[in-house]
Amino acid sequence: MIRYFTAGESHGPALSAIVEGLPAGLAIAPGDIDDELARRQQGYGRGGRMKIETDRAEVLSGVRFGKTIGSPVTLQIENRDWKNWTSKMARFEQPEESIPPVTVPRPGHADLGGMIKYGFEEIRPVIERASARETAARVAACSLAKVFLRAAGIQIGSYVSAIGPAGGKALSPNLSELLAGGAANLSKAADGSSVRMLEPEHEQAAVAAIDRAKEEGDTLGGIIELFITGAPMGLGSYVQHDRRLDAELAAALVSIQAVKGVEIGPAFENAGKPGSQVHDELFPGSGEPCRKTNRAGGIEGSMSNGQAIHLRAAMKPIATLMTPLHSFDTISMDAHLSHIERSDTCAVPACSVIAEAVVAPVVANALLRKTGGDHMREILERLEAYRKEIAERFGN
Ligand code: EPS
Repeated sequence: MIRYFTAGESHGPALSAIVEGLPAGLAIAPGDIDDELARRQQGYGRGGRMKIETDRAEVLSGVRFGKTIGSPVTLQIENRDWKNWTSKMARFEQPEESIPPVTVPRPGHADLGGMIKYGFEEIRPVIERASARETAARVAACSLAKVFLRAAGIQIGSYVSAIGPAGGKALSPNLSELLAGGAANLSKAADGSSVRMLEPEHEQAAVAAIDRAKEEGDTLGGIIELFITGAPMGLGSYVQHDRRLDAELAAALVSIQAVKGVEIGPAFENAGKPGSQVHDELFPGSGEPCRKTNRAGGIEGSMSNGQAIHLRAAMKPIATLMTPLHSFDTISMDAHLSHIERSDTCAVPACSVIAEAVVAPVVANALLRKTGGDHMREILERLEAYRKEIAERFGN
């Protein structure tokens, strides 16, 4: 099973990740990680920080001659901004008293709960680790699982369907065409937009909404559509809560900073309809059972059903506002406008790339539970045998 941990503060020297459980023999190129890091840095609406950073991962262990060797992979990403923060983020070099404390928590952020929970007198240590800068390490770690899935014929892609008032919940009319060649095509199309939207009129409206929000010192959230194609029927399980694919995917998405809602297919729309208008009817087909609709979002009984898996994630607007909200000073207890910290106006496009990343280990682990195996050859042989068994069963 693939597990990973990340470490690092937003303005510390570096972010790092340890990825454990990757099978041996997986071919990895530096671009597999760095291209995903570069995609995560894109998106209209980011603040000044992205002009400072050029994220690249150094691989410190677990890869030899371009292939995994089954041992933990250690990744490290330098924070270029560190040089501007050596005082505020000193490890040993100067006393805490030399830096003015940050004592006004931002509503909607981890600030208040974090300082109470960990017993801090100020919020700086909370800001640093709660920051979505951490997702750079996650994207690097999860990119390895994405490579593993690609080798197994499983692709992940995403786009942004709404940013603030722009766009909406309706799926893009070009979606089936884009997904026909695999979900990576969808991502490629979304990569061409400054906000990862597929319709030019949505992109224009989103850019205008971001400009407006920035002028007003406000922030915007949005909706991400995520698709996984090529997963065979039967990944995940109904037999135990912790093997339910939908539950694991939802948990992975909600673990992204500021993601507050997840839908499997059009779940909320389905909730208002009778079953006869929701369930995807089955028709005997040549090769595999055929459905004319995908209102289940590719998951039935918490298992993949062979159709494209569709997940939708809602990101709330970022909690750091340049026009601050009401708060209070945790030392004097006086009312005070909330702390202003450099931040982004909108990070929904980045969140879309992060969403692709975090679901990869979930799907990879569901696949590894099905096939077992410690090296790529045996895993791919077993997967091929399983795919063949399904095809033969349905007369192909
Ligand atoms: C973030 C605040 C901003 C963002 C950061 C997330 O950082 P800074 O305070 O340095 O301007 O840029 O995102 C990243 C650094 C990143 O790599 O995505 C926050 O508070 O979550």
